[in-house]
Amino acid sequence: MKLYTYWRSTSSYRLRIGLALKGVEVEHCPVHLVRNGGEQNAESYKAINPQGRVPALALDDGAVLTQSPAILEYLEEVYPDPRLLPADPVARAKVRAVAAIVGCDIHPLHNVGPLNHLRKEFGRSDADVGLWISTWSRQGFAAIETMIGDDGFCFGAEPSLADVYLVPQLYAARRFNVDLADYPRIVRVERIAAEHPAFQKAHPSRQPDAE
Ligand SMILES: N[C@@H](CCC(=O)N[C@@H](CS)C(=O)NCC(=O)O)C(=O)O
Repeated sequence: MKLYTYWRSTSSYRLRIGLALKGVEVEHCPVHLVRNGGEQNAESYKAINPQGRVPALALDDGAVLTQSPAILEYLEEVYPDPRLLPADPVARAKVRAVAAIVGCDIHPLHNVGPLNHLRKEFGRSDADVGLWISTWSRQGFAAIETMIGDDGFCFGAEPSLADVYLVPQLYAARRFNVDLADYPRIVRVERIAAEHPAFQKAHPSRQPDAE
């Protein structure tokens, strides 16, 4: 399988964690999101993912999967062990809720396209953009802080889909200087994940295209 990825893309990072947790090896195909106006916008890449975004996962039979939530669900179905979603439907919904806060309510608001739009179309300064990122990140983290447990990963001793989403979002938060002092549970998850081999393997700094 081929993974189209960019080292510091949070949605690529979450997929790399899912793959590593499940022990699935893939060939990494870097797509540089900044160089040459963004390699994701090249026609050659749009032939792979018409949306012009990473990640994308090309299966060995040629099928291409896009959108990290869909790809992670695919991995959970095809490689069920270890499971990233609990068997109990209520517990499962709680894990998915944390993942959705990150994937739907935080990450899209600091993606490359919207930030460029704020700067170029609306003339916003770097300080304005920083405040924008911090506002929506902190709003989401404040909710997650109340939703996760008091020890271990988000929901216990083993990582779940919630951690797969949360840890890359924390990497982005650190990159954008978002203050995390109000979220001790979240910071604990970050600390524990840093010790876990799958999270280490997926870290942006360990990627072949890392700068
Ligand atoms: N909802 C999508 C988001 C994918 C996405 O927006 N990826 C970003 C990098 S994290 C990207 O490729 N951005 C390029 C662009 O907006 O031009 C997913 O989870 O896969």
